[in-house]
Amino acid sequence: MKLIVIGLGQCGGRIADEFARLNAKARSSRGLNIITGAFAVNTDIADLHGLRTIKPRYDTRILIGNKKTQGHGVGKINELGAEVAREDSDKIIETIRSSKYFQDTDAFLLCAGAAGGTGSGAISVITQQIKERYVDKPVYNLVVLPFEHEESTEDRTVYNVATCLKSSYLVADAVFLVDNQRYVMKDRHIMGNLHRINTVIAQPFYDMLCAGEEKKARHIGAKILDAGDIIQTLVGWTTLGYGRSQTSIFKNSFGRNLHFLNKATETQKGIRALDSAISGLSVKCNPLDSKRALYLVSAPAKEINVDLIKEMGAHIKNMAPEAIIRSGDYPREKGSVDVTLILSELSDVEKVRNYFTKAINLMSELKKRQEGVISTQRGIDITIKDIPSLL
Ligand SMILES: Nc1nc2c(ncn2[C@@H]2O[C@H](COP(=O)(O)OP(=O)(O)OP(=O)(O)O)[C@@H](O)[C@H]2O)c(=O)[nH]1
Ligand SMILES: [Mg+2]
Repeated sequence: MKLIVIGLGQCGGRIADEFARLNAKARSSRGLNIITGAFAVNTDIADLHGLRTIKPRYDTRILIGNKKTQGHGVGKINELGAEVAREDSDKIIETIRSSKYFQDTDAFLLCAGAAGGTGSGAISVITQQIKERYVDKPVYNLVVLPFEHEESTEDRTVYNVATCLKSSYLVADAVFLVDNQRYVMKDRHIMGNLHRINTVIAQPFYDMLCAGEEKKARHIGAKILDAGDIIQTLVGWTTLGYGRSQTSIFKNSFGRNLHFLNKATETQKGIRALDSAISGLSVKCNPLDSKRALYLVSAPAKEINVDLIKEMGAHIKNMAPEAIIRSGDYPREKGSVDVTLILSELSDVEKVRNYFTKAINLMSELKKRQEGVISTQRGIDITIKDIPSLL
């Protein structure tokens, strides 16, 4: 499957940059093209300069809203982010449409941080515009939820996240949820943390996108996972994860492989990789709430056996009994069993529900303040109004 990835705002731009690196890796180590274009769109010129892999050209790093923001961002006001995206949407879409591999694209993936201004406001607006023009291609959103500490320092955080999530959900074919807080490593500096999180975000897409693009017979599985399976799986709130378990060959004292033992251990390893994919899902959710699931097993060809695929399917069916489950296998040469897992059409995600509740409470408090039910004046403000002014 081939994607056009569009990163909006700083967070989105950095994730799109990560996808550009993923494509470079697919090309150099597998000879495959999985990203037909990676673009960064921002109101902030400095953020665009900070990218590493997306080519430093005006038609891949796209500056918008220059007249309104003078290239300095929208300062977390996501309504302004939405407004400038709407004004400059033709410029964005025309630039992307003229890119070299546009016609080969199966779907669009738009990425943004929900708590900021530019990406949070622009993602749903640009999604809507792309959907109107390209009705036959799915448009997915990847929305990053903020770290917990961001909520306590800024009321805007909750409001931006809630409005971004609702708007994305209304227009996108599916919304991948990624919770930054799930990936915090306390001993890392902030940029190291973000860089690692971005790598973890993009990683599950690697095998999933490559599997259906393979041309070499030795990498074509018994059941190929292609774009159709992925498109059929992705609906509404979605989470994804990736797990790995090293393989090893057991040999007896005469140097012969103990096949029966290998078979058992490979199945166990597959289940272990699956468990690790589940525990590393991009947002906390209850698999019982998912209506669609997909898993892809990548392992050395001789280690992918019927039992492995069957056991994994049974494991997922057990935890997500209502889900339609699709699967695929991807024979690779390296010595590990890797599992990519998607849970989609989630009917509930606690974190999303909490953002909506918190935003409703926040808005009713703001309304009360505006109506004077709650006094907003504190400290000096209370006394200053009775002092005569010389002006
Ligand atoms: N995972 C991840 N999160 C990021 C990254 N950069 C920023 N964020 C998160 O994204 C949110 C802020 O969004 P930004 O992308 O910085 O904001 P913006 O879209 O550029 O909007 P303005 O700067 O207000 O114009 C916060 O919740 C950050 O924690 C990143 O590289 N990776
Ligand atoms: Mg910014």
